[in-house]
Amino acid sequence: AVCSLSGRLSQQTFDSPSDKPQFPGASAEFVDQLEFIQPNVISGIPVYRVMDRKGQIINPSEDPKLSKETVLKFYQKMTLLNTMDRILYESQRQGRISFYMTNYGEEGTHVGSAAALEPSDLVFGQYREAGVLMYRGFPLDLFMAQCYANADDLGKGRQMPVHYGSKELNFVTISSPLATQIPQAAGAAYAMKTLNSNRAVICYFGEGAASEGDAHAGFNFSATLECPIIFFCRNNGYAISTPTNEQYRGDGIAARGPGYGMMSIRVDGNDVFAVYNATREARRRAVAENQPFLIEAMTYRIGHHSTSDDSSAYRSVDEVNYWDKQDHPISRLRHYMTARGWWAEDEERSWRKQSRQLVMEAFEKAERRLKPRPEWLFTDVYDENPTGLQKQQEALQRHLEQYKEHYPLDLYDK
Ligand SMILES: Cc1ncc(C[n+]2csc(CCOP(=O)(O)OP(=O)(O)O)c2C)c(N)n1
Ligand SMILES: *[C@@H]1O[C@H](CO)[C@@H](O)[C@H](O)[C@H]1NC(C)=O
Ligand SMILES: *[C@@H]1O[C@H](CO)[C@@H](O)[C@H](O)[C@H]1NC(C)=O
Ligand SMILES: [Mg+2]
Repeated sequence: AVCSLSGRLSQQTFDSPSDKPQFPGASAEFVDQLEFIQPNVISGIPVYRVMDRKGQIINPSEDPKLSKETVLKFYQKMTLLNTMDRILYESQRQGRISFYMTNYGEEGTHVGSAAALEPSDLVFGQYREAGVLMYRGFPLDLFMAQCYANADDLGKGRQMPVHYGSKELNFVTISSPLATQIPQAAGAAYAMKTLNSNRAVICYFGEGAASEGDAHAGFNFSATLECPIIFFCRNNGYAISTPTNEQYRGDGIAARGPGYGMMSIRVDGNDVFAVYNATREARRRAVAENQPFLIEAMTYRIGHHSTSDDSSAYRSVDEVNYWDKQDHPISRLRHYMTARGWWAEDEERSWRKQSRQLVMEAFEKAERRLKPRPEWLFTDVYDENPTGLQKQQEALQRHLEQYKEHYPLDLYDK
């Protein structure tokens, strides 16, 4: 299912007078018929899947046959992410936090790919991959602390909500400017290769971010420098309000792989096993062969782009309902579990209750916690602050002392 194009051009030999093209830029044959290459020579790169929409395994040899314990873990992480999204989305609507982005509909791409990696593999995310971090063990308390920008936040409250990061879990902190993570990830993968570390890098991005020039630089450097990296594109149909049919004319993102000399595959992102299998194989080969892989996971963004967006302005309720009700990664996995007798109404009910409780406890704790010390605004960039920053810090201090009554300083850590 992996479509390949030999990216490595062999150096030609000049000893025999052959009638083959000798140009150094491509390995090819001469032809004497004028023919333009059709962009659709293969009519649509196929979508690899393991399960059908009802959770039935299509080809038993592709069944990853994961243990009951592992499958239940997948399901619990996917649904816990859902519950956390609901509570944090509501928190923003109620004015408790400033911003939020949900992951609805993309849970299968997160959990399937995260489970296929080694914990030491380095993750670069975009912003809609909270499930990857959750699968790695990031606790609810820290998700909440980040969104609430409280004193427990690892980033000390200096980032917008959903900009998580964890050094311990090898998850590089999210940054908002689109696609900046792509060349950074390529560089990190190059470092891993030179260190012979047996580690891979995975770099997540949306199909919209793939339009940035940085995507081009990252893909080409990874291919030419032969880096152990997995480019994981979540093609969820939209870049905010721009649908994919206005974003590009080629066959999605996977079709660009061969142009860079990269192994590429398109998978059903709502099939957690297909995502798992593809990522696992890509990870194994990326490290064994030092080469980049491109995975395009087809999925659908069920929620609004963010809390600053109202998607009813540019798409129909029927369209959203189709994905929510008929082709959802969580219900597909649940069908699979139910068919094996691993899960039934009782388990569902008690897990829903328990997961909601876990999220609510973390949420209440985060809300009660103090805000980070204002001085932390000025730390962690310079070893010793330059005089300009020192002056700003002193000015802030004077201002806060002079106008204390206007600031809720008792809510801040001392
Ligand atoms: C360089 C840059 N340009 C524009 C934006 C504004 N912006 C934020 S998210 C987004 C859409 C990205 O879409 P996609 O990559 O498909 O990810 P998705 O939101 O669908 O998960 C845009 C245009 C930005 N953050 N950075
Ligand atoms: C999917 O996983 C199963 C079990 O591990 C394996 O037999 C199969 O070859 C995998 N498919 C791919 C494409 O890796
Ligand atoms: C690809 O990367 C190589 C370095 O590895 C660089 O020399 C070349 O200019 C790049 N080409 C493109 C098309 O970006
Ligand atoms: Mg998108």
